Amino acid sequence: MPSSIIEIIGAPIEIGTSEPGAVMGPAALRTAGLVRVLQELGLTVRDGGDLAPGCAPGQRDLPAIRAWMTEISHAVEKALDGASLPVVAGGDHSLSLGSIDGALRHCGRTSRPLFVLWLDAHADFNTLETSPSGNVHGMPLAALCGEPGFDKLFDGGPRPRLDPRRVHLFGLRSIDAGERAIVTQRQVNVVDMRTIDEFGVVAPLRRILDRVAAENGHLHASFDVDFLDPTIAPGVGTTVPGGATFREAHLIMEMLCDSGLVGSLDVVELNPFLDERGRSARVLVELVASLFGRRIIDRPTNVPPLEA
Ligand code: HAR
Ligand code: MN
Ligand code: MN
Ligand code: MN
Repeated sequence: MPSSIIEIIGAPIEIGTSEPGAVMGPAALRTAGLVRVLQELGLTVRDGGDLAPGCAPGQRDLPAIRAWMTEISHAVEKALDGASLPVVAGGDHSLSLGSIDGALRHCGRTSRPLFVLWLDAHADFNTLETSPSGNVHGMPLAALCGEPGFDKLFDGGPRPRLDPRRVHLFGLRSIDAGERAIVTQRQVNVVDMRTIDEFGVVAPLRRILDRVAAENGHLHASFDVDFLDPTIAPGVGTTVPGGATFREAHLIMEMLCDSGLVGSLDVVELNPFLDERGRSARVLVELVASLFGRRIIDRPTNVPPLEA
């Protein structure tokens, strides 16, 4: 990992979704042991608690979104500038507007390209025009990549733009017609579930990691709970059948860990109100542990050819 100091940033928001409950996500992740498992791995963890930009709870208008995104962006940028690795605990996926904005600002100053690994059933590439629901959690990538119509989501002033060709969607299995056209046109990289069915997760992920390493990039991983199959993680408002298995998800985390490339992380869309006795929160914490170095035994994972 680029940093052994992990900074937990709680972002209890549900501004971007029509399903209430994600506001409880950061608390459930802490209850499931987010801080403890990282400490057990020997990492230094700073939990500064939840951000609170001073809008009323449940406030869901444009000024509230702006206030949250500004606050999240600053917190992530500050953590990265201080050589920590920020873990933003959500909260719905609109929070990535803030976290990736912060990572972009940091990367701009350190002259490193930012790559995004978007582990999600959805593309989250809708614009205000193409969105069937109007929910902002289906739009963050479009806004970050500079699609038109999003100026009011941010405070004035120039904003860094995310290069859509450095975005890697992974696990995609639900996409709306309008965002599909944008994803194709902007040359966003896609590893959909069809690809995973055919090749597994290893080969496609290795290609992405090789690319990031070759360009000395900063990798921001954004983990949406609905990337996982709903049978292992039911605690999310927008379940889509046919998601990643427990083993696939763990392997991805272990490969990300081995790569040492992840510089910032979002854990989003956990909805404890819809969860079953904390199951999804616990799975997420296990996955985060694997990402930060928990392994079954200390040895290289590439086994030599088995003897006859
Ligand atoms: N594509 C749909 C929309 O834009 C659903 C988006 C759901 N998004 C999330 N995050 N849950 O991935 O309304
Ligand atoms: Mn850095
Ligand atoms: Mn999402
Ligand atoms: Mn999703």
